[in-house]
Amino acid sequence: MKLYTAPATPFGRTVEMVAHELGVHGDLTIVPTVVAPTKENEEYRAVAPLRKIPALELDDGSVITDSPLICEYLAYSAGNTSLFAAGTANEWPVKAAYAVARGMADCGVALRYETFLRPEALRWDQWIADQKLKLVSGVEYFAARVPPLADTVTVADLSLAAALGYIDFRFSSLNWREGRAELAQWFAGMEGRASFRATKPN
Ligand SMILES: N[C@@H](CCC(=O)N[C@@H](CS)C(=O)NCC(=O)O)C(=O)O
Repeated sequence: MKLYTAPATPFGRTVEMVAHELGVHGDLTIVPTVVAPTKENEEYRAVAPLRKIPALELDDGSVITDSPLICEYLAYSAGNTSLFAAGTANEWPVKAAYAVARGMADCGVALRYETFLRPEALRWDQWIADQKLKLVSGVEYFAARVPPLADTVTVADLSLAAALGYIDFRFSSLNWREGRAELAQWFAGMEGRASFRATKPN
């Protein structure tokens, strides 16, 4: 299988962490892929019509886009859906937390595009402030319900770790740890996981 991704994407990172946790990362051929809004990449558009990373190309040539679907595919095809707590009472809480965590990544990436890619004269300060507010609101959400420090993790934990790692990587001035010692301690535990260390952006 080919995984089209890049080192800095929190969505691709979540997929790679999931693959590591499932023990199937070795089955992936990583295809480094450069994408950005307003930048055409015809070659990759032929693979993924919306030109977003990550995308997973299966050995039969079919392609799965959108990181949650890719994570689900990897879990189901590995025959291990415990990351999704599938079939347990925790399944929907995990999926709900995963949605918030990857929504934080959406805000982070949008903020990055607005503050880095968009021509300076076109930047919209209120929009930037609102994305920051949403990011911080996501951090608050998880600070109020810190996941247990456990040996077993869920896809929501991995996605949250990727989102917080992205904030550290791109927006460290947000100081998200301040006043949130418990969440910071949880994140420090996630930082120690092999899947997190193996996928650190550079
Ligand atoms: N919902 C998608 C979001 C993927 C996404 O937005 N990826 C960014 C990179 S982090 C991207 O491809 N941006 C290029 C673009 O929007 O044109 C997922 O979870 O995979």
